[in-house]
Amino acid sequence: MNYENILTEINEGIGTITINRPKQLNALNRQTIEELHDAFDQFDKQDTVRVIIVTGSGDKAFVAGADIKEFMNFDAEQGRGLAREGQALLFDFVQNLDTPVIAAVNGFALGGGLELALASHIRIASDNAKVGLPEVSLGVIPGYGGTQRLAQIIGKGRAMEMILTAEMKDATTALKYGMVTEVVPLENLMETAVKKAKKLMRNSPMAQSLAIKSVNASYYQEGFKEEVNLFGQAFTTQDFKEGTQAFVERRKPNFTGK
Ligand code: CO8
Repeated sequence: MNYENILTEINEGIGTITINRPKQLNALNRQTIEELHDAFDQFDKQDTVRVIIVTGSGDKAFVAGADIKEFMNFDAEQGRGLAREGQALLFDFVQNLDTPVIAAVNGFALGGGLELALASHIRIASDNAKVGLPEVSLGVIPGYGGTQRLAQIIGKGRAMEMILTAEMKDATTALKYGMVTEVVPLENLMETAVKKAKKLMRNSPMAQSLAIKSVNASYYQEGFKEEVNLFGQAFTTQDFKEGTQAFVERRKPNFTGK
């Protein structure tokens, strides 16, 4: 597969995937999700790749979310389809890979961007990182596993507060919440991720893949399916139309609750 929206490289056993749509702050459109699926799949199948690092291009964003402009005119069935397909191709797929995945979060990780980081096995952030699930400010809910994985990782109370306020948290707060395990200056982010990858490479890849499966075993829940249903339901509402329209018109939304 030829990639238009991502860059890949393999160096000393580390496969790096860089999401490369800097003008759109690396927002995940359908094509980018398909390319990411292919790249993760190819790396996972190669014995020479022992660890995968995923990051965003530029110094502003890891990923600023799913591509709002792509789904704003979807109906409920299309919304559900997009969420279901995206979860299968990317978010569940990454979570269940045999090869450990490190997310190097280099700026905004919002919506689908934070969800990609949450699906990764290890998260490291730069000090300028801003994380959040802003979907309710658009009249929709997280649809790529965020309502499930955020609560699993930082606990229900903090997850509920983040999701309902739609607020971004800075890197220090993300560290305090246990959402990331390390925060470093932006210029040291990739070298820190590589160092971590090299540490992982000292251990048995077979045992690591079993450990990933075992840790994940507690977290398969009906909640993921319910998220897809409720995500689709939001697409039938006036608030969703208003929220996404307000985003592209760069104004505050006027929600009516309908
Ligand atoms: N989708 C599409 N385009 C985007 C997105 C996005 N998520 N984020 C930024 N962009 C675009 C902007 O429209 C802008 O494009 P243009 O120059 O053509 O107008 C360009 O990127 C640069 O962005 P800004 O000018 O807004 O940059 P600022 O520095 O002013 O602001 C922010 C940065 C705060 C990150 C701001 O861009 C922002 O709020 N972005 C949206 C964040 C967001 O709401 N993300 C969540 C999206 S919803 C989601 O992820 C749902 C997940 C589940 C989906 C399941 C199936 C679809």
